[in-house]
Amino acid sequence: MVKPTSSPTSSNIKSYQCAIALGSNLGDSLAIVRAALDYLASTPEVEVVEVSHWYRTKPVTEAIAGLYSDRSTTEASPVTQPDYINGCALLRTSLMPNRLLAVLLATEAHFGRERRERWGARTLDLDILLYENFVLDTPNLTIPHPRMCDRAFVLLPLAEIVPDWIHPINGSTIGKLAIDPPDIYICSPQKLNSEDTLE
Ligand code: A4P
Ligand code: MG
Repeated sequence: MVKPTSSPTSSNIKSYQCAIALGSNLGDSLAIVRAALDYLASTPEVEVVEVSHWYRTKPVTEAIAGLYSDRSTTEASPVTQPDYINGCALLRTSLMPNRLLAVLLATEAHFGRERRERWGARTLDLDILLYENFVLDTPNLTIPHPRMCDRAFVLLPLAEIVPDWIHPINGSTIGKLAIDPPDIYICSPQKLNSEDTLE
């Protein structure tokens, strides 16, 4: 069950804790993910509470993912995508999950996101990872994000900001899940310093 808590800014409006993942591997990715957070923070119903470091990561494609799990793959294709910039943020929001997803999709569109292929290169990807202790499985929205526990590019930054958050399905803390993610040797996350650029 979702437990509402009071927002520090507007005590009459219920707000909820939510963790999101950000990713980009097209354009000036570091500038894009930073600007996306500013854009989200300008939404009245969204407060950006905490942001992880940014990580440079190798792309995990369906073909590669098939090497470390038993999920079926489509056609094996060579990795042709640029490296990603990945990070996570903790939000407080009065928006229900489907309304928050609409805001995230609009933000992706604002930053030029085009969808051509599954797991294709993108200017901006915004995923809802966790929303309070909510479990939701609908055609348009699954919470917790169904692949978050497989992914070093999600778990490492997420563990920086919410190490004690308990995953509502498997009961593990994010800190524990981040100790040895299955794809860590594939995506090789490199933590960037705050002053780093991609040049
Ligand atoms: N959707 C369902 N649940 C959610 C959720 N929890 N959060 C639906 C956000 N969206 C959710 O999204 C397709 C639809 O998923 C949305 O319209 C929404 O209704 P999408 O962003 O077009 O799909 P995608 O991101 O291409 O596919 P998918 O399977 O969601 O991919 P992931 O899991 O996001 O992974 N490698 C590195 N190194 N770094 C990355 O960031 N990202 C991916 C994509 C692959 N490899 C990567 C990275
Ligand atoms: Mg996505």
